[in-house]
Amino acid sequence: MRTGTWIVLPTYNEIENLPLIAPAILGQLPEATLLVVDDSSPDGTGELANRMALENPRIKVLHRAAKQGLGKAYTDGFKHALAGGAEVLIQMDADWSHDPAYLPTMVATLANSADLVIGSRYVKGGGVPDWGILRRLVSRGGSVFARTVLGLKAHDLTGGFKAWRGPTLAAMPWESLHSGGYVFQIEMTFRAARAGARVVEVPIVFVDRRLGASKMSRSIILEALLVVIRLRWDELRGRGSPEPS
Ligand SMILES: Nc1nc2c(ncn2[C@@H]2O[C@H](COP(=O)(O)OP(=O)(O)O)[C@@H](O)[C@H]2O)c(=O)[nH]1
Ligand SMILES: [Mg+2]
Repeated sequence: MRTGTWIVLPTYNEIENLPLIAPAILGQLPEATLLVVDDSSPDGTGELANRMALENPRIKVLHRAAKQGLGKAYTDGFKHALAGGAEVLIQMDADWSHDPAYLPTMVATLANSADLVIGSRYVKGGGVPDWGILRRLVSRGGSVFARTVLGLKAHDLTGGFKAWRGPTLAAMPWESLHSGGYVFQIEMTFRAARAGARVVEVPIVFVDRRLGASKMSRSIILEALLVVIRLRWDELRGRGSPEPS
C-alpha cells in the first residue's frame, strides 16, 4: 500500500537529470509516488521515464502532447495525482535546484501546521549562493513586488518547490489560472492564501542547475509583473477570487 504522497515532477529536456533525481526523491520519501509530467521532450526524456516506470512501480508518467508553459503541465499533473488518490502533493524542479533532502521536513511541516509549505529562498537559512547580484535583485524584487501588490505574507512567491494538502489544491480555479512559469507560482500561492490556507515557509538553499538548460525567459518575468497587477485589479473590482467554498 502506498500512502497518498505524490511528487509531481515536470520535465522538458531533462534526460541527464531524471535518472539521478528520481531515485533521490523516492529515497527521501520511501512511501511516495513520483509522477513525471513530460511535454514531449525532444531529447527523449519521456521515453526514458517510460522505461523507468516499467522497472519501478512507484514511478508514473503523464505525457502531454506539447509544451504550453509550466503552469499547464502542473495543472494536468496535479489533477492526475488527485484523481489517483493523492492526499499530499509536492511540486519541484527536475534539475537539482530543489534538493530532495528537504522533502521530509516539508512533508512534516505540512502535516503539523500548514496547508501549503513553500520551500523558501528568502527566509532565514535559505538562499541562492550561486547567483550574481543582478539575478538576485530581479528574483528578490519580483517577490517583494508581488508580496506588496497582493498583500501576501510569504517571502518567496516565485519559487516552485512546494508541498500542498490535496483539498487545498482541489479547490483551485484551474481553468482561470495563468500558466507562465513564474506567474503560475505566484497565483497559486495567492489563490490558496485568499481561500484561507495556512501558508508556512521553510528555508531552502537553491542551487543552479548543473546539467541541461533553463527554459525560463525575460518575457516570462515581464508577464509575471503584469499579471500580478491584473490579479489585484480584478480582485479590487470584485471579480478576482473564486467563490469561497
Ligand atoms: N513539462 C514541462 N516541464 C517544464 C516546462 N518548462 C520547464 N519545465 C521543467 O520545470 C522545471 C523548471 O524549469 P527550469 O527551466 O529549470 O526553470 P528555471 O529553474 O527557472 O531556470 C524543470 O524541471 C523543467 O524541466 C514545460 O513547459 N513543460
Ligand atoms: Mg531550473
